[in-house]
Amino acid sequence: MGSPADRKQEQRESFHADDPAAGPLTTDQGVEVDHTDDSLAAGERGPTLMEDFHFREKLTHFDHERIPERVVHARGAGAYGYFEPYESCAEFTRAAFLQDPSVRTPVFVRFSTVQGPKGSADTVRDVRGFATKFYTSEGNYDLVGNNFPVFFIQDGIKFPDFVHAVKPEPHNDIPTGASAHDTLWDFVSLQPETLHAIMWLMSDRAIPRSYRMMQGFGVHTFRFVNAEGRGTFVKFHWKPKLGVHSLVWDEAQECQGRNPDFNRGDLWNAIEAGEYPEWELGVQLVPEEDEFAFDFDLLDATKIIPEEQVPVRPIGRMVLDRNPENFFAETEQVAFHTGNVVPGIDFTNDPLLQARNFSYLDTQLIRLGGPNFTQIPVNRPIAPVRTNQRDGYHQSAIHRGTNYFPNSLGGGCPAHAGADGNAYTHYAERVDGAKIRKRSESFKDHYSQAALFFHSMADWEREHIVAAFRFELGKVDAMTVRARTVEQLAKVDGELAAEVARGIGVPEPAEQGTSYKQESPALSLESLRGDGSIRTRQIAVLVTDGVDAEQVTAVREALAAEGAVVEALAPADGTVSGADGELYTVDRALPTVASVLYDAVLVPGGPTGTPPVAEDPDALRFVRSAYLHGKPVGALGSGVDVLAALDPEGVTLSAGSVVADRGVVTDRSERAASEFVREFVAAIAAHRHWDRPPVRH
Ligand code: HDD
Repeated sequence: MGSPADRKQEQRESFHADDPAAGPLTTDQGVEVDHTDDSLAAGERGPTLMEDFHFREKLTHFDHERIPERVVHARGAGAYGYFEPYESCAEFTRAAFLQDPSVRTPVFVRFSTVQGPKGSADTVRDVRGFATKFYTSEGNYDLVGNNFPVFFIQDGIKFPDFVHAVKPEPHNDIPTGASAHDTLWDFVSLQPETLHAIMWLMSDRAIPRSYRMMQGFGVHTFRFVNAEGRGTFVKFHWKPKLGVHSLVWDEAQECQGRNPDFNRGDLWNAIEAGEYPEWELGVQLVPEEDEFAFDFDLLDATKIIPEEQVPVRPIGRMVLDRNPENFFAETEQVAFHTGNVVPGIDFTNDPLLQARNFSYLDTQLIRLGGPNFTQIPVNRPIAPVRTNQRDGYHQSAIHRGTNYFPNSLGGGCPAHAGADGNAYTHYAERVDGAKIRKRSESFKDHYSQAALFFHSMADWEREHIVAAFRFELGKVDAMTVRARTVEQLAKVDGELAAEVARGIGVPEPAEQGTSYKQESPALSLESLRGDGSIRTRQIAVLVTDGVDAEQVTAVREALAAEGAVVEALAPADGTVSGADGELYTVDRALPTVASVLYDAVLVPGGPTGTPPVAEDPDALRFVRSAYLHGKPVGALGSGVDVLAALDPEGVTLSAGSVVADRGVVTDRSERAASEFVREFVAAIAAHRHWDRPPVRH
């Protein structure tokens, strides 16, 4: 038996279906089949016969191939990997997987969008799910989080209302994968507890560049419990090593058509290429005695603990290094549940969390067709399972012996866990109160942290938020809903409300916003740039006949050495002939791609006065679009003329040696110098250049 991380893999392998290459086609019963192209019929042109068991079995199975998609988070992509702690967390929790840095715990992570169905596009404006199943030695622990640290509602009893409002409208099932419609904003305008999460939804966090480049949050305040039984409040944070990066809204929309699988493919390709995504797990710890030390309630899932107040302490890292082998078997059938906890991790009385602890198990029963879904390979713990649960649909185990407790006939087995202290013990929190249906007074401030978020943004982030509100509310037909939402925004920030109002044809409200003026710089994407590397960034190099291939090769190699993925795009696939007459291989034909699928573009030159790509409309559109989306644009030699033709208002272009101005890096000198590469790499590492005129949101 290998390490725990291998153990999950060994377990998966034991479930592999027989190798199809090992023998001929058979029926489900193992009977060999020599002909699967024609059904059994009475005569050459006659009717199909009932007797054709192979036909019936094949069709019947096909007719039953689908299961209900998830009511939310239907669209997702997943991967396996491992988690390892940096050091023992024994001071705060007895959870076994957080004790020993030499022990890797296998994980399965599923990322998702929330609103759209299983077949919707990836780059919609939405929350992203970030659910992690840790297959620990003490049983499965699920951290079912999102890429926002706050949720839209405070009590799970509102979840059906919120989801009904955000989902496609009931009469026409529109819109798909979008929140820009009347029912969501009607709900938002009437339910101000949504406002903080709505600020996140209108920010660039809602259009991540990649699942590999987004944060994850456990959202709720959970509880760590150590071996002495001492509890500590804890909030979980996942921080991506590559930094947090987002798309531009205009780009995200185009991407939905150009490549609806943009995020899913990105995750898959990175893992296949051995570029394993990595996150650091951090915790914010609050001693129990400080429960009331904040100006919000720790049990309120619409609030963050600002990192400046309680720093995030890194405790471990997670690496995803293996793609699933079968999407349905693994990514579709994985069943997360907030109630899956291990000793040392416990709940709080957060009413959203309490509701979730009911809902997830309930939903798996319908979605996966009965109580035995824990036997599905992706859901199986690596810890031993000994229960008295029996029978039910899809039971695949042959249980032996007794199935009740206490028993004597089965030797009393399985016995209660005992003195060795590995059993889960619920934290002995004292609870005392009358039965009431009432929101706690401490949950009543819905505006301060929405304002905190808005005020913590960089100028460009605020501009994007305003543009997003204008876009979303601009698609709402009911003017009363638009106006009521703006009135709510006015309680967050008067200027925000006024700017939104000016774009959507409703009166500017008189109210001037909350008096809460604090900021949390940690919330801005400016502070989340990551390690500054350009690893896995997709760089397009536009080539055509006459290109200076030697120059392209030199830059390409230099960028690849930094870990970037460089592709040569040309009007047609195949090869182009370089200026020196040599053939240069093309990676993709321009008509099959678009600038929204790349992080940066390079326009090389040719030896003559005319830049080679200047004649190609697809290439010009490519460069213009990259420029307008604030992406790094590089040009060499006569390629600089292509940029000049774009008329980049106020941006300085090279007249000789290298010039780098707001992400536009140009060099008219004959050879690609290392200085050009250095500047271009720095421009790519900065991701986007918002100070460039004009950037389209
Ligand atoms: Fe949920 C799925 C995250 C509140 C009920 N939720 C689901 C998934 C994620 C989250 C990531 C997809 C898991 C997967 O990939 O299979 N949900 C959250 C977060 C919440 C949250 C971070 C707030 C902090 N959810 C929430 C509430 C309820 C639910 C309040 C109900 C009371 N969520 C569900 C569900 C889903 C689900 C209906 C749909 C499919 C599933 O569970 O397996 O039970």
